[in-house]
Amino acid sequence: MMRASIDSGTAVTVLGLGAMGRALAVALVEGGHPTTVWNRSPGRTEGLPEGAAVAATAGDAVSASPLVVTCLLDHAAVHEVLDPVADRLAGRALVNVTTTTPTQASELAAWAAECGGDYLDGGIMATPDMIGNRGATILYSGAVGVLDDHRALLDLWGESSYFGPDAGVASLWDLALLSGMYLMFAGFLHGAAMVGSEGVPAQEFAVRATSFLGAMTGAFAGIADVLDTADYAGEGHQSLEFSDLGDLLQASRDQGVSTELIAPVQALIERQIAAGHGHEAFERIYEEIRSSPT
Ligand code: FVH
Repeated sequence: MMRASIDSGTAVTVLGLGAMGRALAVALVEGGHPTTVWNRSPGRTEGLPEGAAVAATAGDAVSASPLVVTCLLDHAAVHEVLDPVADRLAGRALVNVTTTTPTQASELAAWAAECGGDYLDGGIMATPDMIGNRGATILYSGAVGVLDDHRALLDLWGESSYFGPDAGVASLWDLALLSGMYLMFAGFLHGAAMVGSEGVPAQEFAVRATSFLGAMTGAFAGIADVLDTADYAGEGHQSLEFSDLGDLLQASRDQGVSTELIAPVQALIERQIAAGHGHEAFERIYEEIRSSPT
């Protein structure tokens, strides 16, 4: 059974006032929560909305609230800030929205437990300007009690989605989604370079790419069916042979554009064709991706 949220007016501390930490802190202040902030470099605290209390030290900031949010550069920075004040974490809830690997998130959960604190890991699927607006989603895993107790507060940032008690899982989802994003953006850059070689402005390419790539995302569910059933030989698929990227590679070379991004995909396709799967679906390269030892 869900516990009732007890966070109306809960005091909260935000450690780290980079672009994202600042956006989170602003949303909390505007949401009416007594908010204490701390940042390693003092300049970052300027211009915060009235009501944000600036702590002189990280230790003071942690002691100020039962709920502590870390939004720092990386896993190492979280330890650098929290290790010296570990004794103050006992009885507090730590929500870490710093990007970490799943292993790092699990390590932080175990470390927080040793300190006597509850740990909830968060993966922010948004840019700072999206915080508090529609479209921002935060993926959480770890101590569900922290989410249950503070859901209304956490929802001030965006939609909260919970992925279970293993603290590393939210991070796995976060990084998996970012993999898709970076590869899509890299693909966009490759295409922009191809038409750019003929003097087409990237803005012009962006208009077509937005429309085409947006429409292509409609294929995800069908692709996922193929992956989930491992039925690569079913009817109606696009075969590996048909998916050969030879023309794409040649056109890139002809235009003086690097093939470094596309060549690895072609290598996966060619290996599957060489293994006798040429008539099977393009999705079969998934078998190589998921079993790679690297
Ligand atoms: N910005 C974004 O769009 C993304 C969206 C998805 C999630 N990420 C992650 O959020 C973490 C913080 O990102 P950020 O955008 O706030 O990053 P910066 O603006 O670069 O600020 C970094 C803050 O971290 C502090 N910091 C760095 N190293 C240390 C350290 N060793 N000890 C103490 N603090 C440290 C830095 O402080 P300072 O340089 O001002 O003194 C900033 O407060 C991040 O994990 C993203 O992946 C954001």
